[in-house]
Amino acid sequence: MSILKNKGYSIQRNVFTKTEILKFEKNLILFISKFCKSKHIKIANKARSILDYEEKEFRLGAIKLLEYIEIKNKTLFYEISKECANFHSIDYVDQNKKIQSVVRKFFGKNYNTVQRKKPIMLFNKKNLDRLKYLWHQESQFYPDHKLGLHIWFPVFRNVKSNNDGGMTFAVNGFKKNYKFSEIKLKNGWTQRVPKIDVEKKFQTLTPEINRGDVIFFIGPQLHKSDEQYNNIPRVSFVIRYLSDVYHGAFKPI
Ligand SMILES: O=C(O)CCC(=O)C(=O)O
Repeated sequence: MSILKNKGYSIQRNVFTKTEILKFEKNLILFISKFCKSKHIKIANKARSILDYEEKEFRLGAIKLLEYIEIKNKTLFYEISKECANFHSIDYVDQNKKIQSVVRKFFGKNYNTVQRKKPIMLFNKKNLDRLKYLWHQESQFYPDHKLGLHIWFPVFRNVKSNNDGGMTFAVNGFKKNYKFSEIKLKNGWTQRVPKIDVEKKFQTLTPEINRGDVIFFIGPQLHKSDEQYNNIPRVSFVIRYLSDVYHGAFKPI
């Protein structure tokens, strides 16, 4: 809690065991195969077949599958990114003891009013700007909720700090909410870009993050997708916990 209050974000290592994260990844691909059955049988079958691969091949195969879907059918891909929250494994994330402990401590007496927003899957790839997040603050997407805690974790592969393409934070960039411009992209995320030169105003940092690790960050923390340098795309999940009770620690919007 105090790290989050003083730093805006915090990294927790090994929140999920390797077995747990692999189970999550397998259930995601199983979900995609079922979700696509009535929409795109070739993709459904492809997804089903990689489930039988050995672990390393499975993880690479999963990334390649998502890359294939994104190229072949952008609408279906965007639907999957938003709908994959409906697979049961997401509940294990909420129920994870380490996550619960951080969420409980962060919200304190507001814990009982916490709402979890629909998680989304994020896919980042070289030269794919539509699915990349520019600088933003989650607090500007949820102005009715005065307190927010967001968790982000990679699946299928680890993400290095440099020359890879993780998530970038503005150091100490969580102390106020900035006015923003809104940009809407077809089959892509709506952007709410602060009207400041973030990189001039703040130092930036892209943490190294492995499968099983989780980054927690608070609503006003400025963040974005790093430039993608890796030829292998990066897949991650974000889950948002919000409470509408003013916390006092941050200025109301
Ligand atoms: O995964 C990323 O690159 C950025 C994620 C993000 O900014 C968000 O979920 O708010």
